[in-house]
Amino acid sequence: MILGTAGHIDHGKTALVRALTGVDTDRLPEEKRRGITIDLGFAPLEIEGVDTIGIVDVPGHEGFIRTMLAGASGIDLAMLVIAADEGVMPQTREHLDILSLLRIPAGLIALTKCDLVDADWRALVEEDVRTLCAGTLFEGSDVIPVSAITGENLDALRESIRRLAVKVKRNRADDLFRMPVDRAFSVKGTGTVVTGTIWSGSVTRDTTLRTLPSGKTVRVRAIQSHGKPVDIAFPGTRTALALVGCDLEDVERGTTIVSMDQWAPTREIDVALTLTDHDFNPTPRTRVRVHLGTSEIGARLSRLRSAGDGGLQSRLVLDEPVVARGRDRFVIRVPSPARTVGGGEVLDPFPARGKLRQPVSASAVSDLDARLTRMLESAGIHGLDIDPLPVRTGWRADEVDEALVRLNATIVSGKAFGSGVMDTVEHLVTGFVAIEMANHPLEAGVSLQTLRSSVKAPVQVIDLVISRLSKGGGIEVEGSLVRPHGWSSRLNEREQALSDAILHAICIRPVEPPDIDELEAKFGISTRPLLRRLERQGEVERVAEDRYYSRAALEQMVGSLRTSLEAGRRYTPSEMKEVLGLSRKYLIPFLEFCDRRGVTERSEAGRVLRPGGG
Ligand SMILES: Nc1nc2c(ncn2[C@@H]2O[C@H](COP(=O)(O)OP(=O)(O)OP(=O)(O)O)[C@@H](O)[C@H]2O)c(=O)[nH]1
Ligand SMILES: [Mg+2]
Repeated sequence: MILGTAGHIDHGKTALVRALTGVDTDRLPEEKRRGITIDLGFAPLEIEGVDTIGIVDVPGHEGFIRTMLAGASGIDLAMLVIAADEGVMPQTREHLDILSLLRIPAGLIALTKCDLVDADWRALVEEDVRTLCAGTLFEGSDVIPVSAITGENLDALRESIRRLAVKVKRNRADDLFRMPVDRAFSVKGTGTVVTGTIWSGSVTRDTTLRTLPSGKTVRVRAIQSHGKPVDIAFPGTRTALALVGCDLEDVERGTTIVSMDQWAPTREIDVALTLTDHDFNPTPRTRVRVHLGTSEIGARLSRLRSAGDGGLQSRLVLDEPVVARGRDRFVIRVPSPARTVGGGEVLDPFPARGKLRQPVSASAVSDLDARLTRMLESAGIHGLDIDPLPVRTGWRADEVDEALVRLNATIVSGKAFGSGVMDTVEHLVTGFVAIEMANHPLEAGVSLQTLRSSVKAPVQVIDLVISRLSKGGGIEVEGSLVRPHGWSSRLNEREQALSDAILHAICIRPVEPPDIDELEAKFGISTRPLLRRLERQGEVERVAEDRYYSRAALEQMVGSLRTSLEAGRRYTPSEMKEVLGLSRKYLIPFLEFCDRRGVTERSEAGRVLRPGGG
C-alpha cells in the first residue's frame, strides 16, 4: 500500500511525514540548505491493523512537478497537505488536478500548521477546502487539522489513514511483473540498485528480468521491501532491487523493470483523453510532455477526435519509446506557460499501424469485453495475437482468457478470431467451392491446396472451417479434395461421347497410348478433366506426367514383366528393352511406374523383380 503526499510548497508535507514516521525524507544536502524538497522521499509508516504503508513524499515546488508526477503515479492513497495559515494555493490545485487525472482511488486532507491559526480562521480555510474538493476524489474525504510541531491530531490522522488503507484493493501477485524505477544508485559491494513501487506481479530473488526501454537482461541479486531484506516482494510495496547485468545509465528514473513476458517499449499509443485547461486547444502539431509511470516523454497528439460522449481520443506519437499497458493513467503538460492541461488512460499501447478506428465510448473504455470485441473486429481475418493481450488491454491473462470464451472467440495457434470472422470464412469457403465446382463440373472436388491459397484467411482457420463444415454436412472431404455435400459429376450426352472416344483412343494403342497433347489436339481442352474422371472410375491410370494407360493394358504389361524376368536377376534398361519390346520413350516411364508400384526395385546395377511386390 502506497500513500503519496501532495500540496503546495512549504505547506508542511515533509514535516508531517517526519512527525508520522520519524523519518526525515529530505536527505539531499541541497534540500537541507534550501529547506525544500527536491527529489522524492520515502518512509515506511506502521499503523496497527494494516500492512506497512510506503509513503512517497513529493516536492511542492512548481519547478519539480515532473518529480511529483513520478511519485504520484502508482500510489493507492493521496494525502493532500494544505497549510492552514496560507490555505489553497496554485500547486494545491495543480496537484489535485494531477491526482484526479491519475484516478487515484482515495485520499484524505491534512490541514497542517494548525498551531499558527485560530479556530475561526481554521473553519474558513476548511470551508474553502471543501469547495475546492467538490466533485473530485477528495469530495467527502476527512479534513484533519494537524500540527507537525505540536503533534496535535496526529492520532486522528493515523486513524483516518488506517480506515482508507483497509479498503485498498491489492493488485494480484500472479500478474505480469512491472516496477517503474523512481531511483537508481550504486552501492559499494552490491552494485546497481533500483527502487520503485511494484505495480503488478511479484519478484523473487535470482529471477531474470528486463530493463526497458534500455533492453538489458538482469538478475535480481537481492530484494528489500520497505527497507527490509525479503525473498519475495509483492505489488503495492516500496521495493529495492539489487541488479546484476546493467549499469546505472540503463536504469535511470523512467526505466521500467519488467518480467521477460510480453512487455515491449512502444512509441505510439491510443488513448482516451481528458483536457482540463480550456485555453489548451491542441492541433496535431502541438507538442506536449507525457508523464506515464516514472517516465516523461515529448509527444504529439495525433488523430485527435471526439469520442461522442464528451471525451476525446488520440494517438500519442512519442519522441522516445516508453513502457505502457492498457488502462495505465497518464498526465500531459505543456511548457509555456508550464502547466498541466489534461491526461487520460491508455486504450492500446500497440495499436494497429495506420488504422483509424472508431472512437471507443466512455463505458467501453473500462470494459474488457468491449475492448476485446473491438480488437477482434479490427484484427478480422488475420486473427488477434493472444500473448500480448494482457499488456495491450491491462487485464490479467486469466481474465483475458475468460473474456475470449465469453465472446465466443475461436482460438487457433495462439490467435483469437471473432465469431463473425469464422462465419465470414465459412461463407468464403462454401462460396469458393460452389463456384469452382460450377466452373469445373467434371472434377471430383476442389483441391485443399487451391482452397487454402485462394481463400484470404490463415490456413489454420480455413482448415478449422472445413472440418466444421464437413461435420455439419455442408461439404464433404475426400483425401485432398473438398466438394459440396453429395456432389457427383454427371456427364451430358456430348461429354459422355467424348469420354468414350478418349478411352477408345487409349485402348486401341494399349502399350504405346497417345499422350495428353495428342489427345487434346484430337478432342479439345476438356480432355484432362475427362481423363481424371476416367481415372477415378478405374478405367485408366496415369503412368507418366503426360500419359494415361488403360487399366487392363497396364495389368497385362505388368503380368508379362513378372513372367519374363528371372527372379533375383538384375536387368539394365537395354536388357529390359529387349524383354518388353518397348521403345525407350515408353519404356522408362513404364519402368519408373513399376518402381513406384513396388513391382520392381531400382539400384545402380539395374532393376530386379520384388518378390511378391506390386
Ligand atoms: N508552525 C508549524 N510549522 C510547520 C508545520 N509543518 C511544517 N512547518 C514548517 O513549514 C516549513 C516547510 O515545511 P516542509 O515540511 O519542508 O514543507 P513541504 O511541504 O515539505 O515543502 P516542499 O517539500 O518544498 O514542497 C518548515 O520550516 C517547517 O518547519 C506545522 O505544523 N506547524
Ligand atoms: Mg517537502
